[in-house]
Amino acid sequence: MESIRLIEVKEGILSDNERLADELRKQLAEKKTFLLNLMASPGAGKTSLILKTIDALKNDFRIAVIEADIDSIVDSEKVAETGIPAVQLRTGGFCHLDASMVKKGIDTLDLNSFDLVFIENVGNLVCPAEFDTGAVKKVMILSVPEGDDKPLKYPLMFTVCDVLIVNKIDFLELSDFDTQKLKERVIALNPKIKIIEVSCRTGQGINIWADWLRNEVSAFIGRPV
Ligand SMILES: Nc1nc2c(ncn2[C@@H]2O[C@H](COP(=O)(O)OP(=O)(O)O)[C@@H](O)[C@H]2O)c(=O)[nH]1
Ligand SMILES: [Mg+2]
Repeated sequence: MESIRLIEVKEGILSDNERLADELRKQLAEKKTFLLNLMASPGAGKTSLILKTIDALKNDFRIAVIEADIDSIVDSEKVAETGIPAVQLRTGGFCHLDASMVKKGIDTLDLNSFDLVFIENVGNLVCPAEFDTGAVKKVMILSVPEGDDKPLKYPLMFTVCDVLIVNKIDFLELSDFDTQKLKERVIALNPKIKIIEVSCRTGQGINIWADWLRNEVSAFIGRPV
């Protein structure tokens, strides 16, 4: 047994990532660029929410989007159609973004020209929760068709996020999704989390989300809007 050495590489990688993430956060704070890490399952509505938010905030802030995908550019094409700069990171199989990958995306942007940068993380409720990307705020989406039991199955994601967007509330009537039960489960994991119910289809609730984000970015960059 003594000839076998067990090395905890995950811990090493994570602590290195945390250092890089802190450096990136500092660089972004100096440039007054607010980085938001948006996480969710595939299909929950990440791209849809980004497009709605661009619509709501494009006159207030200079916005860019960093898109992550295992192997496609479809989301960045949708963002680019709005005239907002989009950077596509191809993770080539990785199920999450870490700080070094985000830095590669950030380094392609002139930070003097942007107030708000979205990261659309890889669609997944597990791995992205473990990696600090250097973002100021972490936001997750859970969509109604995914079910109200997800905090029980993927507790870390709900624990690390500042905001939970419950999307696709236009599906509520067709589903047995229990919003009250969901909120109890989420608050048990993370009493400070802010929960906002929206539909990217009908636009319901988007103004509440956009108001929250406008206040956060405005305070961060020190400019009233
Ligand atoms: N009914 C309904 N469909 C939505 C809503 N938000 C997104 N979708 C649809 O869900 C699908 C996946 O959305 P998308 O934004 O691409 O999800 P992503 O994979 O998380 O980026 C698309 O067909 C969207 O039009 C919503 O609030 N209600
Ligand atoms: Mg997407």
